[in-house]
Amino acid sequence: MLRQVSKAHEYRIAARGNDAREVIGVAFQLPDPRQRLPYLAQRKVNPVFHFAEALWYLAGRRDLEMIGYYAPSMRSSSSNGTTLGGSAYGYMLFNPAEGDLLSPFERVLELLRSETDSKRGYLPVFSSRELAVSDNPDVACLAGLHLLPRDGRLHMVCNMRANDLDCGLLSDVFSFTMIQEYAAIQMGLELGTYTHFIGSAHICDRNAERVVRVLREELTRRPRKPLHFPFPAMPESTTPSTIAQVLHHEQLLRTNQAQYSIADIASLELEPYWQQALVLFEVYRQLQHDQADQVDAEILGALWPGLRWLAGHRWPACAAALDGGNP
Ligand code: 5HM
Repeated sequence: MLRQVSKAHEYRIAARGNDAREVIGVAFQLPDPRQRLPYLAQRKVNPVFHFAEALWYLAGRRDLEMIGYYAPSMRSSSSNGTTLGGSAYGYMLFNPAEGDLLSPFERVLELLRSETDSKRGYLPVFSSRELAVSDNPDVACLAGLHLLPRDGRLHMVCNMRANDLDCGLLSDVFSFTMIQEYAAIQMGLELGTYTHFIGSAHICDRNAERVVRVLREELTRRPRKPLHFPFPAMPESTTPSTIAQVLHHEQLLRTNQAQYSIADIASLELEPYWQQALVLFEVYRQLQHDQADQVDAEILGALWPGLRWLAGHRWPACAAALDGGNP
């Protein structure tokens, strides 16, 4: 898909000042949506932001205070400096809709529990009302998520009106598959496939060279085994209160009211899986608040190998800790 848009695009577009190459109507399916992270030296994804965004969605939030700390560029999408609009997908999904006591997410799960092969488990996100706001800086790119329980597995189909293949796609796939896995747990089902449909699939010109480097990296790696670190399963005990508990500690770290050692994190009543999120947030606290040249090696060493690999490729202060401080 990346190759198709990069090399054989159909259109050149310049919507809202973003020059891009575009292909209309593309899709892919992930048979194992847990393997949601790419390990590419040329496209250094930010695992801290990915976890933060997924948790921000799952908690139904729209505040800029939290997400802007992990992604300062999102500040420009806020029209009032305190909240996000269309891209706060969790706010739409996990809060009761007007006139309802249940959130759309709870409504869909309730329906699917009683009619297991239903086709109605759709969670709309994009609303045409967003277009009524002139110069709206933040119109939802996600049209909706469709949950389909079949044969004991929960499949999900995602519909995007638009996706930036070099940026938005990476975080969208991470967060949406986390929502899918969370939904599967709430329903007591196994994780099914994840299908992603895109209306406008594009690569912005400002990222075009990086995409070429990614494609080259992928080609040179192909004869060998691709880098792969298995991503563990979300614990079956995960509930809304787990998410709230993780975010309580996230806030303490984000505001530098707490500094956690590995022993501190291990002593919390959280599954090791969710402790990993706090290890990431502590790494980020050291980068942001301590401006560390080298993050604590013990903290970094506690990360799953894949997350450690990503952190080491993303931040020099993590690479320095992995090298043991040797230049
Ligand atoms: O002009 P427009 O509203 O379509 O610009 C939004 C840009 O952000 C598009 O390039 C879209 O593909 C990208 N985007 C994304 O890929 C935005 C969001 C946030 O809603 C997202 N994925 N989740």
